[in-house]
Amino acid sequence: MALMLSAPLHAAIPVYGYTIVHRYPHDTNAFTEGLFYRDGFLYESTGMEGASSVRKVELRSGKVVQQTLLPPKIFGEGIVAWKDRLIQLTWRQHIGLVYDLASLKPIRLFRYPGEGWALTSHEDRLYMSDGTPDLRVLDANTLQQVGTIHVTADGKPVHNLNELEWVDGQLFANIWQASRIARIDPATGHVVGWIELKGLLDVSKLPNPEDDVLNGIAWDAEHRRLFVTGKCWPTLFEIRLVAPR
Ligand code: DDQ
Ligand code: CA
Repeated sequence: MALMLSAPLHAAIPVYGYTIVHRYPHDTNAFTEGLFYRDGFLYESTGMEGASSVRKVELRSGKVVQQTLLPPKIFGEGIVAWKDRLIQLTWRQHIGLVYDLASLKPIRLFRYPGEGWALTSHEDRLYMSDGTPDLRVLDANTLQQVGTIHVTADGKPVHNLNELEWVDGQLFANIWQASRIARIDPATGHVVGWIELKGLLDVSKLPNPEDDVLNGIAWDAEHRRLFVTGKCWPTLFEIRLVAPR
């Protein structure tokens, strides 16, 4: 067979679509910055100075069943559960908070350099985004950085990595102010798929279309349910991914 000199160096990154499985109510005052699912409930972190919180939410009703409010100058960001704790980042305060997961009572603070955007976990590692193409890998016990994942798509760095979720061996990351989620191979940092969620919600109809963007991914590993929402969105969606043909 003749050598195909015109063959592309990289195969195109597959773009996944979605179907909607369920719609659930979502608090339109929740400027969603962190989201995960655990034992039948969603846990959500909300941002904005004076409106930041960490809360436990009933999936079916969207009702807040438990919450802790943050001090007025603190901007809440990513959250993750680790054993019986919940860990939360702040945007530009360089402070993380450790809570008791059951009571949502704060236990202690820790510090980190740079911005804090999102958190997720796998085994004893936490993965943290800060808006740059470099995800930080933290030791979940010490909260110290032990590595970095440089995220690229077709060899180019991917900026504005925001809300994260570990799903079946991949890191899913919302791209801030875009309608896409990147599927990242944690071993290489390569984006191995995109999920295009344009059309899920007409963001232009929200009060602040530039800020009220897609952000929030939660995975119920046991029932294999994928949830997505956005900042101040009226709806949280359970979606199923559709592979490109
Ligand atoms: N982050 O999600 C990208 C980490 C932070 C977004 C902060 C957006 C602030 C908007 C402020 C608007 C004031 C009306
Ligand atoms: Ca998440």
